[in-house]
Amino acid sequence: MSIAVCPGSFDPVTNGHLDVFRRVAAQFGEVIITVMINKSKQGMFSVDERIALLEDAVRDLPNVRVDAWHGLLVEYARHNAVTAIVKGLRGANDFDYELQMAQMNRALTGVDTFFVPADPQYGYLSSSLVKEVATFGGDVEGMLPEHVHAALLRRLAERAA
Ligand code: COD
Repeated sequence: MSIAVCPGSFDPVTNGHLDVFRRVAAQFGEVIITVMINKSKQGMFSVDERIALLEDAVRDLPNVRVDAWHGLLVEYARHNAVTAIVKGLRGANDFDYELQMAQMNRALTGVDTFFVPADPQYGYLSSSLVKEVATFGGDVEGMLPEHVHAALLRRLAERAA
């Protein structure tokens, strides 16, 4: 069976990520969304919170599950019989960064990376920009799944208290 992994920080998941997951789920037998843990980077949401938000977001996709991993993505791929890495591409900056990682990952394991072009309506979305806009009071509703938007507003309110 073809098994794809969609790795990322997902801090938090946006509608851009979700659009990629739906399109990948239509092409692969099984899809694993893997939260890559970076201990040197303090997120807005804990890894467990990100996983819970992701699980809620993909509840209607039966061939998609959520996981987490600390370390190299290629080791995760090896341990989980992953046949493809899938990444979303928003533009040239993503491409430059992702191409190098794709080539490194293929050199390390032979696992290829496939790219999904961002839907133009989500091409400007990133988790970090959404957090920055929301932190300064901007309206990010419609850029995130509803439950993620609610969680972000709650987190900002907790921080302000
Ligand atoms: N539309 C489409 N795709 C999008 C959008 C959008 N609006 N927003 C983000 N994406 C894509 C990104 O391009 C990326 O492919 C993916 O979604 C995840 O995005 P983020 O921002 O949540 O995650 P990143 O970019 O911080 O994740 C980087 C990784 C954690 C995947 C990477 O650093 C990694 O693989 N680290 C593991 C350690 C490792 O193996 N290092 C060696 C690499 S060669």
